[in-house]
Amino acid sequence: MADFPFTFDMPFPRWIPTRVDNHIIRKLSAMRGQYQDGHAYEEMLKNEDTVIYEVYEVRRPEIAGEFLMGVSVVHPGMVGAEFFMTKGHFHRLIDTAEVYLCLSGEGFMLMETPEGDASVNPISPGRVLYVPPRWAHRTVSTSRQQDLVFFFAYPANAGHDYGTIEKKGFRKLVMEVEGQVQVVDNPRWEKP
Ligand code: S6P
Ligand code: ZN
Repeated sequence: MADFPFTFDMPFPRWIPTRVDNHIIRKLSAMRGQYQDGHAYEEMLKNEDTVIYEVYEVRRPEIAGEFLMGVSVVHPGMVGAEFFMTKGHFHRLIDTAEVYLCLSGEGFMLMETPEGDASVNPISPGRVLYVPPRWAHRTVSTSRQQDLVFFFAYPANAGHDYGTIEKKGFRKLVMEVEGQVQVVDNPRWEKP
């Protein structure tokens, strides 16, 4: 039996979809090793296992031809001088792309390829960001008060490879330096 077309809404101002098949809550404890300041990370975790981001997924069968969609919400906050962010990943089927549409908040999308190309794009409401095949991607929330909220859609059979990023993180970090938001080199990636 063929699937029927369907609709859902993303009501302002929270944008949470009216259809949600899976709600992922990613806490600080799931991010060990990803923030540059390991001491600040452990101190913060002793106090509370803070929710860093949430994903509201609209699921479909994980087969070629289908799309997965949803809304991600990265909360405001910092670990040491580094802003809250998603784990970030390559797609397991690395030749699959993804589309993001920022709905509220502000931040950056960090992207890079296995070949060493890197790209950092500011995102703010109304901005669409295209992640081409082969580019790992991580979102970083830089607002002091507001959640960074975005809609995403990607091939349902893409899968996720988190392990590659877990080894050294992304090539760039988003930090507060002297009161300013700055994109800096990740010291875990040695210079060529
Ligand atoms: C999936 C897509 C998003 C992220 C989500 C959380 O391909 O890029 O749904 O899964 O923003 O990020 P992460 O890195 O924890 O999956
Ligand atoms: Zn993705």
